[in-house]
Amino acid sequence: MRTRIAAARLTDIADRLDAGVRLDAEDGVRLFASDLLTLGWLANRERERRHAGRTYFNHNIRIEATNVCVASCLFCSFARLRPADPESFTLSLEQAWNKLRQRADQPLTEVHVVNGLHPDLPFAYYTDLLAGFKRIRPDVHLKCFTAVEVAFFADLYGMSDEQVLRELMAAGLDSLPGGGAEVFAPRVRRKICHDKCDADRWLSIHRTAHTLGMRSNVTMLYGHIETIEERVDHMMRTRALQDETGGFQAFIPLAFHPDNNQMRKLPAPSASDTLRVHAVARLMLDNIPHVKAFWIATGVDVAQTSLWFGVDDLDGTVQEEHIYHMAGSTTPEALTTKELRHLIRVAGREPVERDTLYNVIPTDRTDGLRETRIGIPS
Ligand code: V47
Repeated sequence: MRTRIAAARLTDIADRLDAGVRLDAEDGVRLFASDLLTLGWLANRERERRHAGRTYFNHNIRIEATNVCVASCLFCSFARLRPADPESFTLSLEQAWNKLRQRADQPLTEVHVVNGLHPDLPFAYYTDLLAGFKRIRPDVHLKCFTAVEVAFFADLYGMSDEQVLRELMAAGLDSLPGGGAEVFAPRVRRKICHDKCDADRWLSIHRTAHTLGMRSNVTMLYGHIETIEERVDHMMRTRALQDETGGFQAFIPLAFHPDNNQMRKLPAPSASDTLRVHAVARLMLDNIPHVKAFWIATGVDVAQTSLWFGVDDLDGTVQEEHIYHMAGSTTPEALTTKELRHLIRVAGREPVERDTLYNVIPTDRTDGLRETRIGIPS
């Protein structure tokens, strides 16, 4: 391998990784331009140092309570600007709670909620939503509302970001998902999502969440108009906040899907670009424990391959995902834990079911109901 690393002109980077010396932004840019298999080998070595062959997944459900959204993100195929739009929806609290009630027989460990920015709902809708989920399933972890939603609530209801987080936590919020980060660079945000919270506020909300004792994730939407330097900048800003707080659990690159949105003329990122982004993330983000391939975004085959390119987590069963399927994802809408375990095993890795905070769920609890097929007809 030394010969291949030398041929790829990565000896200095490999040596620094060996010595535990941090890579800098210039290294990140070089890695993006380097030989894919050598990059993958280096990323895999870092992955195996942390997790050996273990590959994490969870038993989760996605609930999107409304797609009404006042923001005009060019990449979004999910949002509808007006509540009167025939394709818009806003679930009543009972309808949202029923999605959890209907799964009483599933040993779910997480509910992941992502919504549009609805201009007319009262704040109590969100606190009641959380409190109701907790009443129905006190054991289930609530990973809800992106930092963009938190900023929107603060502005709409006249509260500070911290007050919003405290009230949501009091109602049952357990952690924040990583959505809404897109690409932190102001140039990109101005072009693709100019009317939602900026990078500094996104990061500040996660800083506050970590200070209040919550964990969170961080995403990066790639494969549209961003440059390599802007991808690396996104990773560096993430790493800097993680140095301060240690509160991020996973970095999640999200592959841009071009169907039915205002950037539909752009091609989707290639499989090799997807492998590259995940691998560079593993090498640059030395302080973030997990790199996740969201299989709905990467596709199942590429997600399996990514397990040899730095990735140690595949998200979960998901169920009822709309954001990617409305943007052209052709993956199933759900996978069972049995299917997840199988696809990890055939990729040569060891499946480990976890909860949102990466506590391992013992395998003896994974028999029976856990394996029931859900969401898609068999
Ligand atoms: O912020 C929207 C992205 C995100 C498109 O924290 C798109 O565990 C690609 O954040 N093409 C929401 N991406 C989903 C999300 C997420 C997913 C999985 C796990 C976690 C976690 C968080 O979806 C948005 C945006 O970046 N998105 N439209 C699109 N057309």
